[in-house]
Amino acid sequence: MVILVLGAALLGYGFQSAATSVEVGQWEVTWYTMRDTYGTWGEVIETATFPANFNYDPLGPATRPEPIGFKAVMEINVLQTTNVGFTIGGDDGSIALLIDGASFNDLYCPDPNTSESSETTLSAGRHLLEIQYYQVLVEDDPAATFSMSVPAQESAAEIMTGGGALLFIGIVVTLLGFLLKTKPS
Ligand SMILES: [Ca+2]
Repeated sequence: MVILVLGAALLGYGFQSAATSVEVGQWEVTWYTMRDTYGTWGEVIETATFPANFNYDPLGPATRPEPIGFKAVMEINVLQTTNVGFTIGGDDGSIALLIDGASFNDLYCPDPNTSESSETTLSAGRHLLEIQYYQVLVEDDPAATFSMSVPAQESAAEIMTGGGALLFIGIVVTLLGFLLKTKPS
């Protein structure tokens, strides 16, 4: 019975923690030609969308002779103030992440492909993420990656799994208890 209660309690805690999540949309992307390899923005090529987490190697319009770049924006909704981890990376380029208009992480990644992760606390409510990438080296493999994670959400999922297992053990033990009790002596 103790195991059953413990299992249920853990399961409940897991569900409660899962509310600490972040709603994401998709990136609204604008591709540019670059006037040079120092970040001077040129003409708009086209617009596109990226999924919330993306990893493109090589980048789509990389077959063009001139260097390319893109600017992307995505709004996220933080349901409850929480820590969020952001990873940016790339190759042949420079990639920057801005949060609510302020520079958060800036990675110069000429060669080889590299990435960098950092974590920050985001308050509940809507936040605007922006990514700017441009080529600093014109080779055949410009690449860009972005991913975000909510550590509290991940540990909640682990607790939920553990809670579920305990709940199952609790049910089995309780049933065994009932069976033994009703067994004629
Ligand atoms: Ca390269």
